[in-house]
Amino acid sequence: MNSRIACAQLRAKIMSADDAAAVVGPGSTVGMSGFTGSGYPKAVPMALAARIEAEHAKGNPFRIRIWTGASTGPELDGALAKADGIEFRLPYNSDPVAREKINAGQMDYFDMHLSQVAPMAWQGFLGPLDTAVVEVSGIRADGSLIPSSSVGNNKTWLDRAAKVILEVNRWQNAALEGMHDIYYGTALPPNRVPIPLTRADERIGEACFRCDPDKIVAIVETDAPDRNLPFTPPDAAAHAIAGHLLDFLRHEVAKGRLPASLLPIQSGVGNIANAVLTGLVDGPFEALTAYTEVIQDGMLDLLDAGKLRVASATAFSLSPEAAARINADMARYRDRMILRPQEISNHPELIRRLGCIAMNGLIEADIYGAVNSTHVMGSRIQNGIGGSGDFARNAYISIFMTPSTAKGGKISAIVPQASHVDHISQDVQILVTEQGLADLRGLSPRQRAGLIIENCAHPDYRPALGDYFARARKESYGQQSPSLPGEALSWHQRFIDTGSMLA
Ligand code: 0RQ
Repeated sequence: MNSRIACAQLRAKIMSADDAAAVVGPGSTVGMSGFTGSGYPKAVPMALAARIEAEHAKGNPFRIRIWTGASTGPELDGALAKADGIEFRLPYNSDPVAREKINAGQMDYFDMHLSQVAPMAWQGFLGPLDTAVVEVSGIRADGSLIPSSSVGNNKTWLDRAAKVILEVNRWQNAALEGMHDIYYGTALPPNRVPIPLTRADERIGEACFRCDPDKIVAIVETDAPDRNLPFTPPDAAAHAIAGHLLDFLRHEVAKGRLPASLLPIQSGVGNIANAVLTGLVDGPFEALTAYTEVIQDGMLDLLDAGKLRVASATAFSLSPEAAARINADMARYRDRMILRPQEISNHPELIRRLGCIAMNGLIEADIYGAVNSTHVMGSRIQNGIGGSGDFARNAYISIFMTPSTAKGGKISAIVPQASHVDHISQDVQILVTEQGLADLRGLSPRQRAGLIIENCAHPDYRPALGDYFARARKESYGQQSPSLPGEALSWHQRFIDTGSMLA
């Protein structure tokens, strides 16, 4: 194990997870590593959850405030939420136990743009950060820290926290060293300067994190895998969506609006995103690049097929099979992958400059193209906005995709009015379902509505949407975006009352 901690001074700080967890007091704010289930600390949060449970059993209140990169794993969000140990959480969560607590009103959750977390922390808007708990894959002789399978906000947590706890995870591949690009050039206004990155494959920073060794109060050695979720093969709807999208991209190239190698792609995670990436493997586009948030299974296929030149992201989000594949050949993949801090992977300045093609999922879209990415029936959080807002607003082309129905057809993903809006219609250019694609660029709200109902809505809901729109065109208070406010959310109320949006 010594080979992973090459700094003698820091080796003296190795201790058990229980001893490290004792450093964190009730009410503290803790910045943890972790992004989409990779690179999160695995031992200290579990030890902390056990300690919190013990304190609760004695009648002592003990809750903490947690900041991360994005979603983590059951050993962190799951264990701490189960112990009722999280008072406040930012900026993204997909853990089912934490989700239930949030939706029951027992945990406060600040769902925010992922690019804005580090700047807001520096600006002082989020309050002080007491402790950082960060997983690394090793410590070099000079005390610099070799990042693990995600970068997230770790640079900022290490810089801002009063105390630092490190987990050195030997499960992480030692050959990760050299893959990361940690940019130290950010500053607060009025001293901010342009970020000197003009291509997805450029490196502008350092391979490791810097950290003041005097702040490091504990080092815990671990040997545990990331939360790599099994891969679900794309279903028929996902393949249909991917087909429509690839036709659209071919058409844009033919029209001269996109280069033959496209522009850097950003792709969300999940079934549909993977189907799109798989479709690109067999597609006509060569020398692709990705400037995105996470590297998922489909990206590896594209790299292996020689179609993808480079993938820049902030984290891995892989199935166990893909993680094994990458770990078996890390040195080769390392040259074509770059992991950066999330404020850089998701930076609006860079997304706009590079001209990313943003492709994200949604919960529902309305007939004018406003998108709800986060709240089921307008009030129940699913995950969070994640990076979708960073990319959608600043993309060269902003694409949102979804099956046209959810919950076995009982919910239409196309509704008269979105019950919550994450992406205003101006940030949504292309909407795709398995039914078809609506190109909304340059269209007025009324033109958008006609196209979305016709091309994207499920046939079971199309007549009712058409009827609503026709009546709104007659009776609406105004005709720029015709609407019937008393009826616009009645589909959601019907689902809440009857379990189906179908009349
Ligand atoms: O719920 O698991 O209980 O069945 O939402 O839906 O269809 O599996 O799709 O995994 O692509 O997730 C928007 C949530 C889509 C995701 C969202 C229910 C559905 C299911 C998941 P169950 P699917 P996906 C890029 C940028 C925001 C973050 C983002 C997301 C569950 O894409 O979190 O874009 N996006 N990040 O049944 C009720 C509806 C519903 C619905 C879906 N209309 N009503 N429930 N569901 N539509 C990358 C990263 O940030 C990492």
